[in-house]
Amino acid sequence: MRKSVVPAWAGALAGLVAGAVALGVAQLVAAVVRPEAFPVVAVGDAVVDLSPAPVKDWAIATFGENDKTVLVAGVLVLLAAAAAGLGVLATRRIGYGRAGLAAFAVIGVWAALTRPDAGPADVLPTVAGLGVGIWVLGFLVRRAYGTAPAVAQEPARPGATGSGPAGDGSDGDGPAGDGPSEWPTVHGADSVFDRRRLLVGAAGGVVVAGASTFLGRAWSGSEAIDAARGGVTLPKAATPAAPLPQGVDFRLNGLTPFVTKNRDFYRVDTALILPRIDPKEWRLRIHGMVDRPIELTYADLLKRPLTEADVTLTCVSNEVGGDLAGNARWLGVPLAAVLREAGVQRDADMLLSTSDDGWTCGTPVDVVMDGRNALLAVGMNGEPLPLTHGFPVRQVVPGLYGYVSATKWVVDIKVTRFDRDEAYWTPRGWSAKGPIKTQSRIDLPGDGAKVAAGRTTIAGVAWAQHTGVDAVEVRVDGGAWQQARLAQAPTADTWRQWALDWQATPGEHTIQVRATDAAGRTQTEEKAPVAPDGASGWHTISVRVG
Ligand SMILES: Nc1nc2c(c(=O)[nH]1)N[C@H]1C(S)=C(S)[C@@H](COP(=O)(O)O)O[C@H]1N2
Ligand SMILES: [Mo]
Repeated sequence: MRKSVVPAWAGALAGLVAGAVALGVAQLVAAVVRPEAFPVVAVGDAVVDLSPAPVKDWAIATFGENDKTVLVAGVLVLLAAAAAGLGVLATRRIGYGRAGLAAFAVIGVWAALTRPDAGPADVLPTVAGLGVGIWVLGFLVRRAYGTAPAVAQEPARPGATGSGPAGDGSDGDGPAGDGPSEWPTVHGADSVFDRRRLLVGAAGGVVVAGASTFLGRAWSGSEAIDAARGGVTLPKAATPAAPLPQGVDFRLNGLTPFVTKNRDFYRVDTALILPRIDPKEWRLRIHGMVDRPIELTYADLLKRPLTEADVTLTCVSNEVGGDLAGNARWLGVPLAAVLREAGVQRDADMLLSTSDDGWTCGTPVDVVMDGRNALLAVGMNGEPLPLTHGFPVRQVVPGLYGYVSATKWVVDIKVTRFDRDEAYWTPRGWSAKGPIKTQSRIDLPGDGAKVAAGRTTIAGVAWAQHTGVDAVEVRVDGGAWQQARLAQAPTADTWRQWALDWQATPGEHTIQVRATDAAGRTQTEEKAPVAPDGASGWHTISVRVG
């Protein structure tokens, strides 16, 4: 075999990067198919299953709880060495590299298919990884072979390899360096080693490998947490909520239901990738201005007397008439009881709660301690919290916008003062305190709808959490306010449906709504934007009757 102009280290690098991309892609596909079908895991599992008992005993005795980690690390080291070697071979003849990758894929496919519970789809991660790995290897080897200038202007200076025109001019996979599919035979004596193009390509490969591994792990992790969530059995509430009165829901087509199903519940958070917390590992630390700092586990929480409460959450970013609000039956530990155990010091006025992913939230201590159902919630509508809504534990505080109360994936509560600490949204232009403003919304008819003339129903929801809604009025075309009939509400902490019959006459009409809370305060007409502390104004819609 001819000696290649591409040095061995460059071939090894190409092989390593191709191998890394192959594994990254395999991990990504495995996250979708089945995390156990990731070939490294499958091979590792197969090795564990196939190794004779004395070997297993030795491994456990030597590495203890880390035996799986050592095994996977061992598989990875072997694969890395093999990939580097295949890369060197591939710079001589690409077919050697392809064949070598395929041989490893055969082992991966075999391991994946022989796992218990394996299905045909389990070959996909390995096959996808192999396909992409072969392509990346060819791509990098091709980049390593720059084409020498057709007319050599000057002899290549030693040590200046890769700084020629091809290397300088083209970062991309431009036509100049793209040799035909077989090399180095074709490049022959014209070939030079193009270090720069190889390194740029390898850097791209490293990014792809890293990103796909990261995403793949993130997604497989959430499957594991889904399984952990499925294994949670929530205890019954010591203080259950009363069954919902019959009259909470008019059951009108198009009217927001009183209870929002978990899958329909609005979601607002800063998390690009959902925090995945194993409830066995979850801890809540309560510290700061307290006499006795506390650390709670999930099991500790479930052992405490639980309270059930219907609470309507609302987002400060909800426009007048918007739908960033939802109502659920929450199950959780009263936060005030936990804080009393910790002994909150007298001059503390803020709870700075932090989520697993570092988001922070500032809640007034007096609101949490005033007897309302402020919860460390574990359940939502009869299920453990969904991952998107804070599994395993979140805060719920009736009457405060979510950004100052409803920390999902909560792991830390620091008792502090508003003049000492700032939560996530405060320096970003939002008010440090955020009591929910009384609001009402028209769901029926929809804004801009065409309505048949005659009797029709105008209906919607209104909320004034922790005070309660006492009246809702509607007016058409700026006429007299008419009292809507109100559905029942189990407590002052939820929204309330309302409805009004209307004799619709042909033409364009404007419909407006306003609510009055149980303290007699009527919702203000004054318009305010959502920032800094919530929108205000009357929801106004237009309809065409014809
Ligand atoms: N960890 C975390 N919790 C968070 C947020 C966040 O960005 N991160 N957003 C808050 C905001 S602004 C709102 S309105 C509520 C929304 O809760 P939901 O997504 O369960 O409806 O969560 C709150 N809790
Ligand atoms: Mo929010």
